[in-house]
Amino acid sequence: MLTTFIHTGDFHLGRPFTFQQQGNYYGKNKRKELWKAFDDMIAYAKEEEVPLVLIAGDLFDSVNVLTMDIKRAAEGFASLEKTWVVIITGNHDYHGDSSPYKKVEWSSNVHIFREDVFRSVYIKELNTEIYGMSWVKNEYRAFPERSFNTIKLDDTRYNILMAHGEVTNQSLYLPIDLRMIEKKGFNFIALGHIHKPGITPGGAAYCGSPVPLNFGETGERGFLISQVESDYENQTYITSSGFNPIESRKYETIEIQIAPEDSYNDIIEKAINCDTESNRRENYYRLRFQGYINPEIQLEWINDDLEESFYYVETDVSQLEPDIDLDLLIKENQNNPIGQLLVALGKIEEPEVRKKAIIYSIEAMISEGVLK
Ligand SMILES: [Mn+2]
Repeated sequence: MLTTFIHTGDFHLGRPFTFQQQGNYYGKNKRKELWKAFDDMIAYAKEEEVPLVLIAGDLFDSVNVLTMDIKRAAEGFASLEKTWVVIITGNHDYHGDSSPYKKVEWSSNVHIFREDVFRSVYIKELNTEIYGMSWVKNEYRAFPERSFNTIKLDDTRYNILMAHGEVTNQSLYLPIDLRMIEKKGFNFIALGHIHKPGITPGGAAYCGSPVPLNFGETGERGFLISQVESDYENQTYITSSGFNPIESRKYETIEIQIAPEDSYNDIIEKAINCDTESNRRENYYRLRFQGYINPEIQLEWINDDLEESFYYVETDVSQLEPDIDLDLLIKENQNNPIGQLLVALGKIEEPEVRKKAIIYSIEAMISEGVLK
């Protein structure tokens, strides 16, 4: 006898995405991608007849998501005729007065934990008892230890724990002492909240966000598929977890080194060479220019010039320095108004403003022929 289950969560369904580059187009595509990942997970559960799906919080992005989105998720779960779905809520979709979970009917195969103390649900045909705690407000500075300590596991059953929080000492987002909860002897600890998937040898896991949600979320994404098995010989249980990737557009932050001798065309070429064409047509790119740039070159319009070569691109020039020896320029011009102007500009406190002011002034002086 064994129990197999999908562990997922942190879908953030209904999130309104914003992108620096033009309009609503990217947000719309991102929204579709999120729903596709949800539908893929449902389809996988159906095809493989996975008997149990655990949703470890933040299924929805907020308590204000559209009712149609909540219904859409509920319909997905209702279509799983051979699967139990067990849900806890997280900091984003907490079960308070305006809880999304109160707004629609959920099918009888769905169990939602609705309290912020530990409760359990026993699924007899799977011989599996699932313990879970939901968020009913948007901040927890402490783990509900007292409630946790009252848990008494029945070791003739498979026992699974669900929680949404951070494995750390101090947090506003439910600090979790992993060593303390591991001692209890659960066969699996299904965590949510941290968007990077990760599995510990002790059978505790963060499922991660099935689709990356921003430039901070890199690496492979998907859901976990886990098993708990009886080891009759040693009278114990064996837990194993695997990762089922979901295809989605990746977020790539790429650093591009600029040298003073690079022309504008050289810079465009360096940017385009950052990745293969097929990747550029697929993923989201943030290009971070670094190094020293000829002060004659302005990158104000570089995004427009790169747009055609990428599905999505944004550029960050804040780490780029103009190739100017300011001290030398001041020295060379110490007896004229140019030198006095440069000294004054050099005293501007805000570094970004100082940099821009110096570049623009020098550029103007060069084009007027005042400075060579
Ligand atoms: Mn969360």
